[in-house]
Amino acid sequence: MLLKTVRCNAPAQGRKQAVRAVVALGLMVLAAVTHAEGLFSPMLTLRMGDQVVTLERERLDAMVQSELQTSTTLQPQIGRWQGVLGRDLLAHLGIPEGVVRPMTMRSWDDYRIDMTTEDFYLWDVLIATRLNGELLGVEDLGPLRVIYPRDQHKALQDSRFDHRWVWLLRSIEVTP
Ligand SMILES: Nc1nc2c(c(=O)[nH]1)N[C@H]1C(S)=C(S)[C@@H](COP(=O)(O)O)O[C@H]1N2
Ligand SMILES: [Mo]
Repeated sequence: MLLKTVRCNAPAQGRKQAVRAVVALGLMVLAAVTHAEGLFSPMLTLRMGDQVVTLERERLDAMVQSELQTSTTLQPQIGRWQGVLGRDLLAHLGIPEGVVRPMTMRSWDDYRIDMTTEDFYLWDVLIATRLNGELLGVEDLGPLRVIYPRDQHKALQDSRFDHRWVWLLRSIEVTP
């Protein structure tokens, strides 16, 4: 909470949040005038070299579902997040469990973060489709949102990880 207060007092943080609010608002209007689900299709693309796996909501919902209760830097109240584990998605690409490779996550608003697959093996990182039992809409920064178990692990309460909480997740690309 203290961290959050300090970060939010910085003017740059305020500007960044304003820009994000405008982007989110634009997407909400777009989602309202078009068919929201169709706008985010394929919902998630996994890529490794030539291998491409596209997952629509049906296939994501058919996977093993996990649940995680945590606050976020945007929402101080604890939410009940549900979705699929990042490591289960890596398994879809045939990556042997625990193998660390460079990885990039991208969003529908063209945000990108370069990281490695390690986080998904070290922690139960969730690709959330639901919050408190409701599907994530674009107003919740969905339909897919990356949620780290930040309340469970102090190590994750760090700005290094904040950047990896991709909202409006579109794709995960792993370097072969
Ligand atoms: N789609 C998308 N996801 C994003 C961003 C963004 O601009 N677009 N910003 C990132 C950054 S820089 C941070 S710090 C985290 C958390 O932002 P918050 O601290 O405002 O919650 O969201 C990340 N996820
Ligand atoms: Mo950030």
